[in-house]
Amino acid sequence: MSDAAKKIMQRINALAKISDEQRQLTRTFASPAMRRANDTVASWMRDAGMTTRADAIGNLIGRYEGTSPNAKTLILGSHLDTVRNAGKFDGPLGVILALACVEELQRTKCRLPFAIEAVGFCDEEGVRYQSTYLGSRVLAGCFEATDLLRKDASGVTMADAIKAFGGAPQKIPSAKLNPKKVLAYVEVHIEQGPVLEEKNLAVGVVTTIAGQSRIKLTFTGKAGHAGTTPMSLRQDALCAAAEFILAVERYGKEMAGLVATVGQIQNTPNASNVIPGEVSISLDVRHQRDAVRRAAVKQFQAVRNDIEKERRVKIASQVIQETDSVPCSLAISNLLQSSALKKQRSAPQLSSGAGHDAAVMAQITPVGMLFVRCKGGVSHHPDESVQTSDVQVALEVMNDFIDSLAKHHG
Ligand code: HGY
Ligand code: MN
Ligand code: MN
Repeated sequence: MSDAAKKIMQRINALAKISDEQRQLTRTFASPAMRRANDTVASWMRDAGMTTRADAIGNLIGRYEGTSPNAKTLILGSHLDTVRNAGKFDGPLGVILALACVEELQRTKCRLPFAIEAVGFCDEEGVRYQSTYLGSRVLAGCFEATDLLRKDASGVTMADAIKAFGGAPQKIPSAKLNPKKVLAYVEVHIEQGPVLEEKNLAVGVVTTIAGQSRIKLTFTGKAGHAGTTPMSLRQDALCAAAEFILAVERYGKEMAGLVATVGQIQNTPNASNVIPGEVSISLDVRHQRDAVRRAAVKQFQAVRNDIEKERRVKIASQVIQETDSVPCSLAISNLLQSSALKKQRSAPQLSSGAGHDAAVMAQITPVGMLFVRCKGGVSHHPDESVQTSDVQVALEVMNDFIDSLAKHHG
């Protein structure tokens, strides 16, 4: 086992202790834990001979110069924010492994015909403000200024959170990258699925990143006394939501390749002796083919209309965000594939059901992704785990990929 792979695991373990919550790993956008995580990773970046900066929204960016100051930049990285009660690899693996690639260049005193930037994106999961990819949207120049008005659970606007974190909302538009200066974006990420484990392989190359629709639905019925309101006279918002949720699950099970999830629910007034008056839920719909995903969203709207009529409740829906399926760059993927084939007998091509910052970065530059096996495909859960030997394979593949890219661009 190489020291470099062991060091990656040690650093991922150190980051896993930096949390906004006592007993579980939760690190959300612009939070105190995010500040500590950025400072920790920035110090590691500087030790690796990189200059570091935080951009207007709080992305952490480490830079390792190439042979010429106006060379293009290869961007590597992933996100440093997590879901609630997260595993320790989703995001940080890609950031720390990118850093390890630069450390290898520093160790061998190697300068490339391009610069390398290692990025720790500030918000891929969207936990705090329900809008994902905040960091990569800024770099790709597609950040929605209206998002600055979003409020978190304690009523703090995104603009205020950014300012409190040391960012500058007014400078976000000028933080976007110049696509002409970017060579490519490559992200190493855990697979969050079962394929590599089934094939008993350490790494695989991503072909497409599934499109996703994130929708908020609010069911408004009529709160009332649980003891005195006859069942036939009720407009129970929670029962309406429950009927909708089961209809979503049924449709998802019938439509191959579709995943549809209601992950969040708020019930008001949420008292045991009060008929629920208002319920809001999140709906997350994904498929590799955008037409199938859109047809599913349409179908759910029809279900919503039927339930509105039957149960005499109002159901409002708001699209929080929609991203289409994104193909990875063939050229980059082929290079990743040939590097992977030097390390393992085959290099499977996998589609990603999970979203990634690469899906946004693809708007300004060719992207590639390398998946790393994770135990049982478990993710978004503290049981997330990765073998050090697989991290070593991923590191060697990435070092070889960078070397091949340099030869192409030499
Ligand atoms: O939800 C996702 O696909 C990713 O983890 N943000
Ligand atoms: Mn992720
Ligand atoms: Mn995730």
